[in-house]
Amino acid sequence: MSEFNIKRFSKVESTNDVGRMEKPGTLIVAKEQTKGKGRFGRVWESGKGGLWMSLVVSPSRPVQEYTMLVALAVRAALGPGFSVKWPNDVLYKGKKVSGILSEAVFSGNTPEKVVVGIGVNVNNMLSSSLNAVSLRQIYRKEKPVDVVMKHILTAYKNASQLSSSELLERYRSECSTLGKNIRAATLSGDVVGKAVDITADGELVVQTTRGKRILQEGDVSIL
Ligand code: BT5
Repeated sequence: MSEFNIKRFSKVESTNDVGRMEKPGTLIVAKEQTKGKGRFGRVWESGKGGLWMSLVVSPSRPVQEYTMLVALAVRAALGPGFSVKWPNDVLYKGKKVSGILSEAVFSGNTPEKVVVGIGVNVNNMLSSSLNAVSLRQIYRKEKPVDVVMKHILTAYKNASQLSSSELLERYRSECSTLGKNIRAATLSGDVVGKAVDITADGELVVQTTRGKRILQEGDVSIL
């Protein structure tokens, strides 16, 4: 079903942390995570019924491309109606159905492997405080988690064939953030303006009243 050596767990703290210890070519999947994490150490709700997995890859392309690549693959696997939000979300009608967390493991200055964590709300419960949605809520019925996983792995394989410039072009065309007036909450403060481009490194270019800003990270809301 895939070129990955799949290791399944019923419960782990975080599939990304398990993945860090594994060889490239391994795919870690868990039914439940007790310390699922998002960017900047945020909590990622990971109850039973969701798809929580991490791909361990040896970086054959620039590390920063993996989040873009996997976001496109997840969106393609979920189908029409879903959109990519910069940098690492897949949304359905503005609600988050999937989040991606890529972490590079370095040996000195060289990235030895990249662990790409993918969380998809399939049949799991979600706190009502989150702006989130599950596939079960969207389709009003349970979806087999393994089928969703298989579709993502196929889409990942296809997207992996793209060159860097093709990947960027596709990410630009599918990223729903582009062309919108936004507020990005970044680690160094808020940036307000129009999202005008994505750089080759996956950064968001925002046209503000005081010129262009290039953001490496941030939480975007549409104004
Ligand atoms: C992400 O972070 O969206 C990356 C999520 C990656 C999760 C996967 S699951 C497998 C692997 N193992 C891990 O430990 N992690 C990866 P970020 O953009 O920082 O978004 C985090 C925010 O999303 C939280 O602060 C909440 O507001 C919200 N959130 C938490 N759980 C959620 C869920 N299940 N669905 C949608 N939103 C959620």
